[in-house]
Amino acid sequence: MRTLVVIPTYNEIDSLPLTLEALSTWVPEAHVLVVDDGSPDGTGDWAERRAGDDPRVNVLHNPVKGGLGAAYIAGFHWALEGDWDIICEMDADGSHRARDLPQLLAAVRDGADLAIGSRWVPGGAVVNWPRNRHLLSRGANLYANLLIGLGVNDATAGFRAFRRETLESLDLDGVESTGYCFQIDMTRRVKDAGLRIVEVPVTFVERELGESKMDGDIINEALVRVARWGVQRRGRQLRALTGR
Ligand SMILES: Nc1nc2c(ncn2[C@@H]2O[C@H](COP(=O)(O)OP(=O)(O)O)[C@@H](O)[C@H]2O)c(=O)[nH]1
Ligand SMILES: [Mg+2]
Repeated sequence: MRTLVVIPTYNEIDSLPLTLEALSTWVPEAHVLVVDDGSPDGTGDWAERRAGDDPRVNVLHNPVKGGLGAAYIAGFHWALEGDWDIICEMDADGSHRARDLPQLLAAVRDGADLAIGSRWVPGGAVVNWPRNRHLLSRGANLYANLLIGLGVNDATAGFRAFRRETLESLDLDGVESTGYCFQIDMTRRVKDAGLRIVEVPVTFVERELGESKMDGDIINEALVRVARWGVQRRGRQLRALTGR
């Protein structure tokens, strides 16, 4: 199956070369789309040169930093214009191991509409995370499951493989989440569409190079949006109960 890995980047000049190297070792058949938001450190220029040397590498440039969600939506639109069968999400910073990707692809080949590389299922692991990141990730999943009942252990994970038809069936332009709650938003949409989500255990390794882009605005956006989806869900449940 033709596979495209979409990699959003903002200032990943040290990590991106290693990530592309690992991908060509572990999943040599995969093509790559780097979506760069005008990184001041030259990541986009580096990717452009690499694309000139390697026909499997492609680059999209967003003129301004628009957040992870906006980068992925642009990447998915690009992907759907081509003939990829499986479209993946992967971080540039080495946290998602290319060696785990074949298991995600296998899950889609075996029938999953979305395969999530999960840290919080048996066999999954996190390496080198500070305590506050553990708490944030576990807390975010607990919060999301309480409010919107996703039934997924790692709804914020950003290592994923979508069956092409899954993305085709979603209203991508309706996705407003710009930060990391984009991942929760996509999970919610896939679930609401009645599609099959499978969690595959992966080992997440905290980055050794560059800096995290996680910040308070990203956390706030997630808190507010998940609360709003929770209220909407309760409204739908009530209307179903009362028949209105
Ligand atoms: N294009 C783009 N990529 C982003 C943006 N924010 C984060 N990323 C990328 O998304 C991935 C995950 O970000 P990271 O900072 O490692 O998040 P963390 O792992 O949660 O600390 C990395 O590849 C980042 O370069 C953004 O605004 N635009
Ligand atoms: Mg990271």
